[in-house]
Amino acid sequence: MKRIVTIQDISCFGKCSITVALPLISAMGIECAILPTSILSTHTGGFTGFTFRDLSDDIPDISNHWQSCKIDFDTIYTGYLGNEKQINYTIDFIKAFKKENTLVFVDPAMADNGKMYVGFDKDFPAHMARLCSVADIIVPNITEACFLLDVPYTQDYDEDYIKNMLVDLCKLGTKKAVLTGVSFDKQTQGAYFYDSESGKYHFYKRDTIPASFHGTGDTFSSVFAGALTRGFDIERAIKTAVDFTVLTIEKTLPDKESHPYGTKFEECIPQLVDMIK
Ligand code: PXL
Repeated sequence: MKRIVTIQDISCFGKCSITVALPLISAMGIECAILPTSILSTHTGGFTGFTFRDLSDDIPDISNHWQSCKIDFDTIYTGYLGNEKQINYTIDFIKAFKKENTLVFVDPAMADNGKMYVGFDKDFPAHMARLCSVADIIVPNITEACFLLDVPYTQDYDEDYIKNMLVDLCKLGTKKAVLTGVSFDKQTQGAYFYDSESGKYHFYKRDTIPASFHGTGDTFSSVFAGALTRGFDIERAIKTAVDFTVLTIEKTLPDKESHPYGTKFEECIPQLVDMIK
């Protein structure tokens, strides 16, 4: 059985990070270990007054114990990290656990729609960029890519702009990059992939659904990391992750008002099990 460790926060209510990764990766038939970096009462989007318990100092202790038990992982999948310290410890963790065939998958979850998430300062993207430098693959949305590259956010771009952005992201040190939420027309959007070693690009898109839900980036990343860990080729892994994410949005759309804090991804788990057969 393959094994992923995911390093990100627990948002106790609201659907994102570990509460999305754990059920989806498990449903894909992959063992999912967790390294919670902080505990929040809710995610930081759409709620005010949330609590934040910083678990940074547990990261090296957990890492040391796991090393003494000779525990290893096929994939290290990182998501939302709350501060510079968590990023530094996560980089140490990767250095300690990365072996020849380990996949280091970094979702630089920190921003969307042109803005950083609440709680991050202007120095944070540079720290996230250091984490990207030790990744095999990163999966920023366009806002995150702009912050990582320190370029102004724009929604007005063409295919050359996206291709150059992917090349620049790989210059941070990662081998591969996927930009999510790429849209060249009003009707469609998708994920654009680049492999700096082969020079290969791949774009997979679907019809745009005019709604946005919290945690869909984590759904995409969890399924994409799971699909790669199962050994799917890049085309199939991207298609599986995009198609499943679209499915969760379609499922939730009729209940948008009562479900603003995440998607009803749970009801789509049977389809995920079918998609990976
Ligand atoms: O979905 C990314 C995410 C993860 N964790 C926390 C968040 C967010 C996005 O806002 O606030 C705590």
